[in-house]
Order: sequence, then structure tokens, then C-alpha cells
Amino acid sequence: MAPAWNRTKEAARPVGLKSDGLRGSSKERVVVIGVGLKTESFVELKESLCELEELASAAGAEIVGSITQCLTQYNPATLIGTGKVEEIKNMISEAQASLVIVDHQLSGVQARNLEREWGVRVLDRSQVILDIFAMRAHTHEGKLQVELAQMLDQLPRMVDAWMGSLSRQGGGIGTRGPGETALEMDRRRIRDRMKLIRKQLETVRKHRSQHRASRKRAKVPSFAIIGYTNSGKSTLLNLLTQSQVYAENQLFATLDPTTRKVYLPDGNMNAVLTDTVGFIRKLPPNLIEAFKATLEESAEADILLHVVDLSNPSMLRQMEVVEQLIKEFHWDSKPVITVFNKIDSAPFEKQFQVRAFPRVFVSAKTGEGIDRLKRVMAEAIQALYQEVELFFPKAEEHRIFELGRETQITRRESATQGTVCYAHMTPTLLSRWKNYLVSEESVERI
Ligand SMILES: Nc1nc2c(ncn2[C@@H]2O[C@H](COP(=O)(O)OP(=O)(O)OP(=O)(O)O)[C@@H](O)[C@H]2O)c(=O)[nH]1
Ligand SMILES: [Mg+2]
Repeated sequence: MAPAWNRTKEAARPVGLKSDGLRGSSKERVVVIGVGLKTESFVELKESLCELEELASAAGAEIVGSITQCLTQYNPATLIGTGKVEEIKNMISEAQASLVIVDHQLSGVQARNLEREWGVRVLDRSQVILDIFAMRAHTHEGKLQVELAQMLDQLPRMVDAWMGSLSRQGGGIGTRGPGETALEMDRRRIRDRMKLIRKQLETVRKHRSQHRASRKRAKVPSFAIIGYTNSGKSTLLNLLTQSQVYAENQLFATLDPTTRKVYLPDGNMNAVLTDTVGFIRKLPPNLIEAFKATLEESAEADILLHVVDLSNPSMLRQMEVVEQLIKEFHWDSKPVITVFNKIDSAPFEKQFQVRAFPRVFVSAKTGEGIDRLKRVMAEAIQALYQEVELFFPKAEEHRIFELGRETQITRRESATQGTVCYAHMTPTLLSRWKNYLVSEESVERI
């Protein structure tokens, strides 16, 4: 079987682990390797490796060996040191493994060199995550996004591996020819397909944004449920909205966003709640890029509900990972309610370990704490809207009609140069209308 980085035709299907019997009876025997620098935290390396084992199991593997190495610097040819390569070779043959997964990004050259040394397939963490995503993608949109992520992942690896083989031949004369053409053809085919997928995804994005716009016109506040994978996001959505979306004890059970109405009796108001794909440490950047349409659902939400698994021993690190991604996605201007879930299976003292505010402790399984969560959500909506003053010069007064469709205009006053409007705004809305905000300079124009 061709290595993952070279299996261009299978892009739409799982590329990493066996796509046939693995998810049935015969499990692939896998050795996992944790790699880090000596300057980095060993605890983090171990936690990440445990997570990789879970990921591999989720992809249908049986872990038959696990090993770590802390290096002063990475080896460009094999990532890990030559002694370790030898040690792992023995481990593979003793454990009769057929696949090795490295908990670190591998270049095409490194993957190919290691495959040669060990005589088995070698994958990295990103490829396993992509593999799980490929397995879980059921909708047309989900499948397209996974395929795009896999292609984005493959392209540099192909070039990388090819360049590696050229350098071993010494480069220059004799290195050009049909091989290069084949690589070019493969790359061109992938690029053409990527172009097509991107076009199709653009249509999906447009469709979604029209939906969101109509919700905005109806002035329905929105919440996005985000958090580490398996923290209980979908279970919470089901409880809050009496829905039946798929929730299971597995990593990345949810891929596609689901939006449902939630009624908050305390504030006597409606809101919408969106559940999306979970996060994980070392989330492959290609996945983030490919899942733009999905992530936009959260990006457009007024308030974030960050669901944290209080019973997980790595809870604090998981929170850090999510908080870091919130920053990376530029969602940090949004209000966040931290929802500590699974209180039914966490020791009570754990509730004193956390510092986030505002926060709510719940069990999405038993329903404990849900009424308080709804109250906090209603308060957050009320706090969301601030009244701002906007000035529209005469030439742009037509935009007041548009504003009125998006939010409530409480007052209008005619001025010599245009119109002043007072309107209720959420931070998301405000960022779109900021050019009209009354500032010191605009006071002079009014
Ligand atoms: N004990 C306990 N288990 C819970 C609670 N909430 C969710 N779970 C369990 O946690 C597992 C994951 O739940 P999901 O709702 O699928 O988690 P998720 O965050 O949507 O996960 P992904 O979609 O995979 O990212 C399931 O087995 C749930 O039954 C809770 O409050 N207490
Ligand atoms: Mg889910």
C-alpha cells in the first residue's frame, strides 16, 4: 500500500489507518512515539502522547507499544535520533506492529526515511486526526472539508518527499524527467480538485451566512458551544434545547454544526445555540483552514459557552488550549461563559481549582445546575446590548434602513449634515458599524 502522503486518489476516504477491516474485526497494531525537546515540559509530552493513544484507538488501532524521546534538537532526516530509530525497529518487530504514529509533525522526507528504516507505514498526529474526521464526516459539507484538509496536508509532503529523493541523487543532471512530470501532474490534479472543493464550500458559506443574516434581522441572540473534544458539548445542547443530536464517548463525535432554538424562561427570551466540532491540542492548521465554514458559525455568535470537562485530569491544560484557540480565531472580544460540566463524576474539591468568571457548574447528564446556566445566559444577553450613538452623513442615510433590519433603533434625530441614531448593539454588530460611531471628530461634522 502506498504511504499516506502519496495516496492522492484516496483523498476523500480515510488516508491514515486501514480503510477496510480496521474498523471491523482486525485492528491495526500500532506503536506510538512521543517526541519533544528537552526544554519543553515532559508532563505535556506525556499527556499529549496519552491523547494520541486515544486518537489512534478512536481511529480503530490497537496500541502495542509506546515510547518517548526528549531531544536537544530534531533530526531533519528522521526527526528522532538514530539510536532511537534502531530501538523502535526492534520494538516494532517484537510487537509485530504494522504502523507507527509519531506525536509530532513529520515532513515527507522524514516519514519516508522512517518507513524505509522500519518497513512499516509511518503517520503523524495530524494524519490520525484527519483520519478520524474522514471517518466521522457524514454530510456533503463535512466530507468536502475533510477532503480539502487532507489535500492541504498531502501537497507539501509530496513535494518534500520528492525533493528528498532528488537531493539523494545529487540533484542537477539526471534528476529531471518523467518523475518530475508525474509529480507535477499529481500536484496539478490535487490543485484542480482543491479549487473545485473551495468553490463548493464557498456556496455553503454563502448559504449559511444568509441564514445567519436572517436570524440577525429577527434579532435573535446567538450562543456558540465550544470546548475541548468530548467535554459534553452536544449533550449540553441536547439538554438545553430538548434535541437528540449525536453525543457519544468518543473524540470528535461532532463534525458538522447544529443550530437549535433555546428558550430562557428567566429573561423570557429566545436565543439560538450552535454546537460545533471540538478542539484538541496541536489541532492541524490545515483542518482549521478547511473548516472555515464550520468555524464561522461560532465566529458569528454573540456569546461563547466554553464547555470544560471538570472530571478530566488534564482539565487546566485543555482550558488553556481552548483559550489559546479563542485568541487565534480572534474571538476574544466576545463574552465567554465557562461551563464546567460533568460535576456528577468529578470530586467536589475540583470546583475550587478553577478561576474563570462568569462560570457555572453543571451536569449535562443529570441536569444539575442547568437552571442557573439559563439564568447566566439570560443575563449575558441583557449585558450584551449597549446603546450607542451613530452618525450617518446625508450621503449614507440610506444605510439607516439596513441598520434597522439588524437591530433596534431607539431614537433618530436629524442634524444639519445627516442623521443621528441611537441603537442597541452587540459587540459583533458594533464591529460592523464602527465607522458610524459618534466620535469626537464626527461631533464636529454633525
Ligand atoms: N458523567 C457525565 N458524562 C457526561 C456529561 N456530559 C456529557 N457526558 C458524556 O461525555 C461523553 C461526550 O459527550 P458529548 O456530548 O458527545 O461531547 P462533545 O463535547 O460533544 O464531544 P465531541 O463532539 O466529540 O467533541 C458522552 O459519553 C456523554 O455521555 C456529564 O455531565 N456527566
Ligand atoms: Mg459533540
